[in-house]
Amino acid sequence: HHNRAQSVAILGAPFSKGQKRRGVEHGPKAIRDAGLVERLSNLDYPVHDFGDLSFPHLEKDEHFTHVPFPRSVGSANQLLSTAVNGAVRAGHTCVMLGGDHSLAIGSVKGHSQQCPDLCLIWVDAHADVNTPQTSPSGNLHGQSVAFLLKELQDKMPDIPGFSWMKPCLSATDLVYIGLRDVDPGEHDILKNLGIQYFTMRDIDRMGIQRVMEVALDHLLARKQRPIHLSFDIDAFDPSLAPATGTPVNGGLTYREGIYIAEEIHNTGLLSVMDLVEVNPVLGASRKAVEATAGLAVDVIASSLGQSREGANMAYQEIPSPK
Ligand code: EXY
Ligand code: MN
Ligand code: MN
Ligand code: MN
Repeated sequence: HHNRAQSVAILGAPFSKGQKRRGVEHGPKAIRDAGLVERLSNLDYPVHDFGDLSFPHLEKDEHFTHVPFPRSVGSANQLLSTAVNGAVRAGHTCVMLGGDHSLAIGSVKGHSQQCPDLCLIWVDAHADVNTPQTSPSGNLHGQSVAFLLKELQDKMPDIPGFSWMKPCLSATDLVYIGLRDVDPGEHDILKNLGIQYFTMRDIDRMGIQRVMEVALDHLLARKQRPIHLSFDIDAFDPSLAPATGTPVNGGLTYREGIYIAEEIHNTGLLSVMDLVEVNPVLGASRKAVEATAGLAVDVIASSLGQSREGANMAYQEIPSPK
């Protein structure tokens, strides 16, 4: 069996200022309430829930051009990067619960400080690779990847709150899965930088099995290296994950999403994962919120080795009747 005898660290990041809607800061609580820790304790490693980070409230945080809350997003991510760095240094596989997807800036950055050769799998309806100038909304949760890529360094202005942040990834270290809402400037960036991406149309054409084979081969064929999985719950179809801020029709099925997670687990290389954009305030009902948060728990558990085949716990011997 392939579970590493490693511990899991859970870090809650109740933060929402990478976008303008309220509620996504309650994502960590919703995911815990859906039974995360109990589900992970059914797998065969120790789970340490480090609770929620507390992010300082900044009184004055003026827009930078049309980008809202730049200093709040910058300082929250600086704090998160330190926490993820520490959890990885301590030997944990780290699970970061968002919060909005701007948090991937700090999560990937902190991870890269321990694992400079990491690769990034971004599962999302969106590419989140706008620069402030290509961004239609200004929202920083749609710009996370632009902060991370070395190739975009000279396209990024000096945004207040981000002087600590230096890009740590190359375009070849990244693969997208699930795209179906990409802005014109983002499409240009994907093409110009030659980034490997699989849209929902690619999944329709190739099937999820082949998509994962090509994606993992692209990242790992030359050498085995730590994986950062950044999973935006809006990658799923809105019928499965309604409680999220930017739903887009035509998303992943339940089985496609779980298959992605299982294949990543089976590499044995998952080092940090983000589960972001669960917004319990946007669910139309309690049931809708519980379905979305339960799906988040399923993705996390599958990424950490929960298997549809069974055999999640060691079973010593078939009992004989006395
Ligand atoms: N591309 C749009 C923008 O930049 O505003 C929408 C981004 C949504 C981001 C969500 C978290 O993935
Ligand atoms: Mn996203
Ligand atoms: Mn998204
Ligand atoms: Mn396993």
